[in-house]
Order: sequence, then C-alpha cells, then structure tokens
Amino acid sequence: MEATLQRKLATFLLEAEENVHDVKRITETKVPELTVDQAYKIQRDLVDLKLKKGLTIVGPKMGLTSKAKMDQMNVKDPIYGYIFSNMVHEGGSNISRKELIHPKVEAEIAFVLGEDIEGPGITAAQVLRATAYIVPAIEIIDSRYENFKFTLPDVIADNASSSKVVIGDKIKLPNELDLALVGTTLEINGELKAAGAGAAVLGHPAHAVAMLVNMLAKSGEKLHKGEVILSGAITEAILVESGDTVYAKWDGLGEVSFSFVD
Ligand code: OOG
Ligand code: MG
Repeated sequence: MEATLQRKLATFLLEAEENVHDVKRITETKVPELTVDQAYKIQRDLVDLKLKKGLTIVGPKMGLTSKAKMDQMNVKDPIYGYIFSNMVHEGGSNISRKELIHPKVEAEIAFVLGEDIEGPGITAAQVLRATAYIVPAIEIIDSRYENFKFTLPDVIADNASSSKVVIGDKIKLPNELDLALVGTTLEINGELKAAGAGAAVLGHPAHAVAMLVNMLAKSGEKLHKGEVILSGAITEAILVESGDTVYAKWDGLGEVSFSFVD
C-alpha cells in the first residue's frame, strides 16, 4: 500500500475518534483487499500521529484473546493496539459519555512490567518473571466503525477500538495468585452482566502478554519496563449508557468502578 494512502486512512480514523462520530468500515468503502500486515501499518501511522500531538504510550494492549470476545465480534485472531496517556482514569472516576461514540466495557487483568521484554520466543513464565505487579482494569472500547462491526484488518487499523481504561489501585505480585483462577464479575447499576475467570484469556493472561511480545517482535518492537499491558477481556464486552455506573470485581485483586456522566 502506498504511504500516502496509509497515512490518509490513519488520519480518517483519528478524525472520527477526535470528533466522536462513526465511519463506514475502511474495507467496505476504501480498501476491500486490506491485509492484516497493511492494517498494522495504518495503526502505526495513527500511533505516530498521536505521538506527534504530544500523547505518550502507556502500553500496548491485547484484544480478542478470549472465545467470548472472538464469538461476539465474529473474528478469530487476537490483535493488539496502544493505550495512550489521555485514555487513563483512576477508579471511582466520572467519565464523560459525550466524548465517546458507542462505548462498551470489559473486565481485564493488567501487567505492569518491571523490565523490558523482547520476542520472539517469549513464554508466559518469562512474562511473569518480568512483571513487577498485576492490577485490575476496566477497558472502555469504542470502535470508530458503524454499529461496532468490523473485519479483523478494520479493527487493527482502528487501534483495536482503544478508547479509555480505568485502572484499579490494589496491586499484587504475579506469584501471589494464580491468574488463571481469578474469578471476575462485571455489573452495571448493580446488575450482573458478565462473569468469567482469567483462564478465559488464552488459558492464562500471561500467555496473552507473551503472544503480544512475540507479535511485536515482527515489527522490531518490544515491551518496556513501566508499561501497563492489558491482556484482553475475560468476557464479552457490554454496552454502557450515560448515567450508568460500572463495577467490576476480581477475586484477590480488588475492584474498580466508574460512572458515565452527561
Ligand atoms: C476490539 C478490541 C478488543 C479485548 O479486550 O478483547 C479488546 C473490539 O472488540 O472492539 O480490547
Ligand atoms: Mg480489551
């Protein structure tokens, strides 16, 4: 794909995010033959545009790592995207619904790295050794595509629907609990909407992070000390509306909540 078209598509998706409106899938209207590799190049341009605006990367994230998510979004492979400094909120925050198109929430387990990790060939055990601590997180995803529908290349180009993350403050060392067995519940306005366990994420969330490092190695990238890495939703994502309070709880890892205002 020509560099100018690549940059044009990145700008098109960034404009939709910044001005809070949906767009038609780029594979429907602009690049029907888009491959996964080309989609990651568009994503890279989008990331570079954000960096040029002065935003910083909090960490890459994995997505579509659980069967529930793959079935819900009708895609078959895990993907990655990037979380930026302006996307992060503390637990208990009020978040503006007006800044988002059609947000959905997901309960996740996040890894904060104590050292750099570089693939290929990284295992889950190596990820756990490189992890300084684990925190719970609610990711708010917000596809820029109409009706939250996309193909795999579409969603990759759209930075894996990244929008916001609410990060908890209870931290655990990776060897303090078995992350595969961490049970999670997700409630909206006190009503249980989804439940699952860490094992839903590729058998163990550390596998998802290992897969991420190995995928990043293909483009010569790595994970850095201090980055916060989301390992992917444990359950399907749930649509949220203005006025909703979202609350998630993880066995042994604490709880996170936030409310949507306006
Ligand atoms: C893509 C992002 C998926 C996850 O945790 O699975 C994701 C989407 O479903 O829109 O962040
Ligand atoms: Mg996610």
